[in-house]
Amino acid sequence: MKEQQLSQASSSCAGCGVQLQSEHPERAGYLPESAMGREPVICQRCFRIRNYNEASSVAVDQDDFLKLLGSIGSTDSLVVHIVDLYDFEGSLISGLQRFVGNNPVLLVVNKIDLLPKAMNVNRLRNWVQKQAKEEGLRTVDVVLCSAKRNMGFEHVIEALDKYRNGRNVYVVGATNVGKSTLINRLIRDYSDMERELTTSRYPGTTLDAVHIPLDDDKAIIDTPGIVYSSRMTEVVPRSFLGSLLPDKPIKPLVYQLNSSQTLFIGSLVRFDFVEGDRQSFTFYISNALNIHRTKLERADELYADHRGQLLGGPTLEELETIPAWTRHSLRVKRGENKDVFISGLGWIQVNGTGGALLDIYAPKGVKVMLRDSMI
Ligand SMILES: Nc1nc2c(ncn2[C@@H]2O[C@H](COP(=O)(O)OP(=O)(O)OP(=O)(O)O)[C@@H](O)[C@H]2O)c(=O)[nH]1
Ligand SMILES: [Mg+2]
Repeated sequence: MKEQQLSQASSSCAGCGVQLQSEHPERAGYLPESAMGREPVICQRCFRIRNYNEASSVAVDQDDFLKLLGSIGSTDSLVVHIVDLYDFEGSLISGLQRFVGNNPVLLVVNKIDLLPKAMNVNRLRNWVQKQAKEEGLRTVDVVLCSAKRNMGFEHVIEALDKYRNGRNVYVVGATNVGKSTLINRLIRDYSDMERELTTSRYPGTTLDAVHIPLDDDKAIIDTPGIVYSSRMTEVVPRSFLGSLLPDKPIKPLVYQLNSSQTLFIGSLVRFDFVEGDRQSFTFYISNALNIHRTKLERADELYADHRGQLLGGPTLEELETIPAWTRHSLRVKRGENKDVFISGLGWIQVNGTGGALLDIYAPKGVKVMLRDSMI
């Protein structure tokens, strides 16, 4: 009986929620028999992520994730939808309402620490509210924070207190937006529990629901992130994510361009200023990426000769695994303030004083669009 209780209590990983097993080392949830009784029980993959920063990837069934999301609709709970401010349109769950039924949704916009220091948070909040509304998301409130650097977290706590009303809290979002990091902060700063969820810089860390008990018999529930193949972060190999994802506040880079000039963002994206008066473009992308300027007429040849090398990463070998480019032609009208948003990469602010016709080349499937300027 005792043995059965133990195996039940420890049948899922305390770090990522995966079902534990000790038969197939190559499969998810593996835990050697010898490590079974140890507390907290975490699977070998979580152990390796935590101790060696490993980029271990596990193929998980998206249908299972969506089923889990869908089951929230039949509960009475508060849904906390976390999005990554740096990949706002890329990490917003479109049609979330369909999944969560009548449950209230609190929108938490995470990673605000990545924006340049002198940001006006109120303006930003208005921008978020407007964008969320345009995407058809109904929210009870919008909160901006950084779970990692502890900014704005008091607002997260206030909102949870206000909207939870003795219910369970489901934390949902796309992969890598910081769901587990945010729950860890709650555990660390607002409880005496000795628990830690596994987090990592690579998308797809949490594999199944993980229940963290609250003091009133209810729980806060971490969930696996939804994989959107329209995000650059899901398209590039893991070896390139270190360059793609900023981990410090972004230093915007301003380029004064004449028409018929091209900028390469590493070997990943090509930005052609096809038509328009001379004007400035501000790049909000990871500062680890290389930007190279050339004439439009030289761009094809330069890319053919120097991709994966002089132009900067991804390497030729990494490029092999990335879909070929498609072109997006975008027009910013005179006087409009727009961002060219490239999901998972960042954005380029166009201050359309003179209007601009732009051609953006990005890996096929990656979301590229114009939006109202965030900043
Ligand atoms: N700069 C910054 N990074 C953050 C913040 N919150 C989380 N991160 C980082 O984002 C990465 C992903 O964090 P996780 O907590 O694992 O994200 P998740 O949403 O649980 O991801 P999945 O389990 O894959 O769905 C990690 O490298 C975190 O350190 C934040 O507020 N600011
Ligand atoms: Mg997680």
